Amino acid sequence: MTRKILIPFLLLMAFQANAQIKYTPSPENLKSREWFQDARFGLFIHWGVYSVLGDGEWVMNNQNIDKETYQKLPNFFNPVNYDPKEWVAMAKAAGMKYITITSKHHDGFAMFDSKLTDWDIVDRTPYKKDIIKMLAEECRKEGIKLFFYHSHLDWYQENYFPLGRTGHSSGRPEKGDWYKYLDYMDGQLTELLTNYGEIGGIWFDGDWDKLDADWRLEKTYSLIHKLQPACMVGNNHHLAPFPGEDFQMFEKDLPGHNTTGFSGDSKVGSLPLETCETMNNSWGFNLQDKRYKSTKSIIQYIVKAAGYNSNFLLNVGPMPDGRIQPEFVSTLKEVGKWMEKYGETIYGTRGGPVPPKSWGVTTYKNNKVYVHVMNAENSNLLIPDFGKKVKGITLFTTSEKLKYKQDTFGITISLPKDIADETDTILVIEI
Ligand code: FHN
Repeated sequence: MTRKILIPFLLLMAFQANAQIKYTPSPENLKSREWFQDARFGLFIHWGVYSVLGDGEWVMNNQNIDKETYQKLPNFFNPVNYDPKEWVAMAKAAGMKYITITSKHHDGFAMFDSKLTDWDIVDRTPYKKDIIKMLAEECRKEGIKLFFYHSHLDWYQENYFPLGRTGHSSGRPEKGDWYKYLDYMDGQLTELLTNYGEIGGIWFDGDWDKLDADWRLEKTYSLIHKLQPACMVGNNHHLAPFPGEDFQMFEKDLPGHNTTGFSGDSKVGSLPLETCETMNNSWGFNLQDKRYKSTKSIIQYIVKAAGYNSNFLLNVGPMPDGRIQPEFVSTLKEVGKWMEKYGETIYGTRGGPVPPKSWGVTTYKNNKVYVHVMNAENSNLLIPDFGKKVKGITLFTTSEKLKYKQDTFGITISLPKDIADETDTILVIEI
């Protein structure tokens, strides 16, 4: 091919490839995104047969447990105290609007009744019940949206081959049909999006295990949107969003930060945002992990996330008997009390108009800007100019009017005395 023909040909190919990956979200999907952003606070649940060992959800990999041995675990998983009513009531009382639960984690074990494998809760455990179905029904009754965390990575399936960076001790044979694995994954997603009613979203994780693999994401994402157009797709690939995704998530970090090393390549995009965090230091149940976060730090995380225009997804790892550990339950109760009082400054708001500062963050809704002071530095607070004329400033809790001065530098507010120890002092600027 001559240069003259080759260049237009390559341009045409590039154009076609782009046209293929162009994604236009449906009106239903756009509505879900608005709902999602208004919701601001959700419950993350990491639950699987690994909880029996009380050593987190990576135990199969971390303790080098081979597949044959790991298969004994479901025999001990009998969550007789599992009560979805209690879980959903707990989430609601904490002020959470949605639940994201692991339908399958990296051990490949389906927590739902899958017809595509017997490596699932109904076929392998003495409990024999589909906990996802039970939860879906309760969520529907209580007006809580349900999302599924679904792992791309699978330490159990033989077709997950070539192996990625993890799960090498599982003892799988040195062969497998990758595209059959992807068909299997799409098949399970079809089950999840067909048999469990309306699903808020799919939260993927684990493609970082095989960065150079053909994950066929486009096909999987279109399948999801075809089955349920309103269902939001998110992927914890730790990169900037790909076409077909509807929200962007961050792990253990606020958007744009990278204190944990997960978010190195994830530039903040324009999709709705979500950040997730643990209540101690583990996702799956960990018997020995007592690094419980305080109620204050959790509330401040919710507030900061909202100031960054992001949702906050807070994790619990239920125990193998189906209960959520009392330490988490009591903290969530306290968080709920705060949300009940101050939720107006979080739900339905968007981050800004002033970017996060060392003293705190701002959120806004209609003609109100909520100033969340979490770290008062002195008795006056200078808010940089954000281009609006201020009509008045009050303290959220008492509606007490505060003195302020607005000039070309911004707004200087006289803070009430003795707020140093408060979780969050909220000022309301009316514009
Ligand atoms: O490997 C997982 C981990 O187990 C957990 O599910 C978290 C949740 O964000 N994500 C992965 C690590 O990026």
